Amino acid sequence: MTLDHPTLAQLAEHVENAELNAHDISKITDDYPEMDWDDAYAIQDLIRQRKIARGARIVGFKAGLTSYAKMKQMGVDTPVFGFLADYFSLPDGGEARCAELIHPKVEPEIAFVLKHPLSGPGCHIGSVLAATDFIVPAIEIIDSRYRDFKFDLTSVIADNCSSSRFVVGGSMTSVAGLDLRTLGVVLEKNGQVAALGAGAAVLNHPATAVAMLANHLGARGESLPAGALILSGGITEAVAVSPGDHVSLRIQGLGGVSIRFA
Ligand code: OOG
Ligand code: MG
Repeated sequence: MTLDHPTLAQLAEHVENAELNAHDISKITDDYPEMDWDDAYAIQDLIRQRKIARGARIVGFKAGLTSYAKMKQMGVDTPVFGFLADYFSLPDGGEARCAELIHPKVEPEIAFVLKHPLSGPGCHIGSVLAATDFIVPAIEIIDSRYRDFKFDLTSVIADNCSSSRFVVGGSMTSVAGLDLRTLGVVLEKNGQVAALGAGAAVLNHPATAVAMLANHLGARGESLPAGALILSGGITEAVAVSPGDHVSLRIQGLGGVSIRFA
């Protein structure tokens, strides 16, 4: 930790305002090159508290940069974690308004819904599968607040890992008897295949990302509550979208989900 509380609070307000007003900012490590991941997660926590104070509910959490495709695309090398607020959620088949966003991209993900709480340390694939109620296909809409979507890990953590919107499909699938690693993933934009993948792209098994998230929260004295929705991370590179685009995702055995951009 290198920054004092007033600086952390001022940076939280600065980054959150960029999200709320849909304008880009330069990455905060340009002005605070000495800041570390503890500072960055402290800023993210302050943004979460600002939203809760305004009446938002936290409905889940996410892991990001959990696939090599994503790490390579963004030039970074380790997973990061963020939270999901109620207003990030959009209905399947509904509309995302580009006017509320800066430069949105979409990612195909497997979302977990928990029936039991999960607390680290010591969570592993087995604990995650045992605590999972069901999984659903999800399109995450990420929208870095940083200019040209360019950042380092410290800046992106402070920006709640580019979290912006998400859409989940409506059919619940049990993980029992399912090999999540071999599930095929097809992301289409305007009726054309835009990205292809399989579950194993995420850390060889998407439940590993959820275990890492629970262990990360455990180290900070927090846990994943029952009922939480967890995005396990983009399986392919993220795909840029513009007004008029229609995006749909199909995951083998899990059904589909879609969103339009207005
Ligand atoms: C960071 C968020 C990455 C994922 O699923 O990998 C993410 C970013 O690329 O802007 O959500
Ligand atoms: Mg994501």
